[in-house]
Amino acid sequence: MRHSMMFSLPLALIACSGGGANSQTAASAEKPFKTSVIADFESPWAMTFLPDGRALVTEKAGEMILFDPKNGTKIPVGGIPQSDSAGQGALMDVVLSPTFDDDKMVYFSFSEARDGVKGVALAKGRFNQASDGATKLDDVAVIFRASPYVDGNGHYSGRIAFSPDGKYLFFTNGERQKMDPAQDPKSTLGKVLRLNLDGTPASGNPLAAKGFNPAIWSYGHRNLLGIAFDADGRLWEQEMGPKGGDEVNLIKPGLNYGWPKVSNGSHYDGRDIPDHAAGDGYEAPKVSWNPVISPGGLIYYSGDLFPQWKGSLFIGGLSSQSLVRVKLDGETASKADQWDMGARIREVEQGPDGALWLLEDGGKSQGRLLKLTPAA
Ligand SMILES: [Ca+2]
Ligand SMILES: [Ca+2]
Repeated sequence: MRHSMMFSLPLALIACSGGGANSQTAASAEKPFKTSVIADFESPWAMTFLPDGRALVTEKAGEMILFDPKNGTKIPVGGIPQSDSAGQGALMDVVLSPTFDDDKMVYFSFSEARDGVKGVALAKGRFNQASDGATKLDDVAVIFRASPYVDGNGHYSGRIAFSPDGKYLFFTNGERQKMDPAQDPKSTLGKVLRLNLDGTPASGNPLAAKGFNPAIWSYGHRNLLGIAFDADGRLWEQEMGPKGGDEVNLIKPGLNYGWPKVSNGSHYDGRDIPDHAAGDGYEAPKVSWNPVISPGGLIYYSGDLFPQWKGSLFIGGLSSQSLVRVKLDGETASKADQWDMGARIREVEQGPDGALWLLEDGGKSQGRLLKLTPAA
C-alpha cells in the first residue's frame, strides 16, 4: 500500500471536468467554483503547501507524504514518529515554520500512547530531500506534550498556527472527551496554548500568575479542530461542540469559553447544557450551528483568485459533508455559504495561487484532494 502510492497518475487527468466521479446535482451545478479531483489518499488529515507549490499531506494512519500537484508524484516522508491512530487518533496537523525558507523546519502533531495512556504531541523536524528524491525530516524532536495523558481515543485536537509576527506557536489541546479538564487550570486539555517556537510556554501568558498551567492562552474548549489568524491579527478558532453546539470563536487571552459549563448545544444523551447568556462569565461563540456541521479544518482566506471571499473563514464540514464559509467583519462573524460537497471534508487549505484545496476524510468519503477554482 505504501509503495503503491508513489508515482501514481494524477487523477486530474481522468476525473476533472464535466461532473467527475460524483454525480452532479442541479444545486451543485450552481456552485460558484469548479471542483477538480487532483489526487486520492487513504484518510488524509491535514496539508500545507511548500513555497515551491508542492504540499505535505498527513495520513491518519501516521504517514506524511510529499505531494506534487504538477505531476501527481507522492513521496513518503521518513523520520515521522509512530502515531497511535485508534479512534480519532492520527498523524494530525502539519505546518511550516514561519522561517521555513531559512530553516526548513516543519511542525506537526500526532496522537501517541505512552505508559498505557494517550495524548497529543507537538513535534518538529527539518525537511530534507536528497538528490535522488528520498525525503525525510531530520532531527525530529517532540517539543510539547498535552498534560495529562489519559485513556480513550477521542478529542485530541492538535491544530497548529503561528502568530503573524512568527514569534509564537499556538497549539490546541482537546478535552479528550473528559469534559471537566477544560475547566481545570492545571491541565492543558480543552485549551488554546501559546508556546515559544521550542515548545516551552511563552512568557506573559494571561493566566500563569493565577496558577494556571503557564502554556494556557484560553480555556473552556471541547474539540478544537481549526485555528487561524486573520489579516488584522485576530485569532479565530472552530470547535466540534456537543449535539447542536458547533462553534466559531474569536480567541482572546485569558477568556473562558465555557465548555462544559455552558453550550448552545446539549449532551448527546439529551441532557441540556445551559446556553451561553450575557453576563454568565463565559465568552460566547461568534457563530454556532444547530444542526451541527462538524467542523474539521479552518482557514482564513487571503487569496486573490476568489476576491469576493477575501477575508472570510472557510471550514471543512465532516458530518455535514460540506464546505462552509463564514463572513468576518471586525470582531463579528456570520454564516455566509454552505455548499454540499457529497463527502466528509476534513481539511481546507489555500493554495499558492489562491485556489481552495480540500481533503476528503477517507473511509466512506474516499480521501480525495480537491482543487476549487472560479467557475468560468
Ligand atoms: Ca493545513
Ligand atoms: Ca444548551
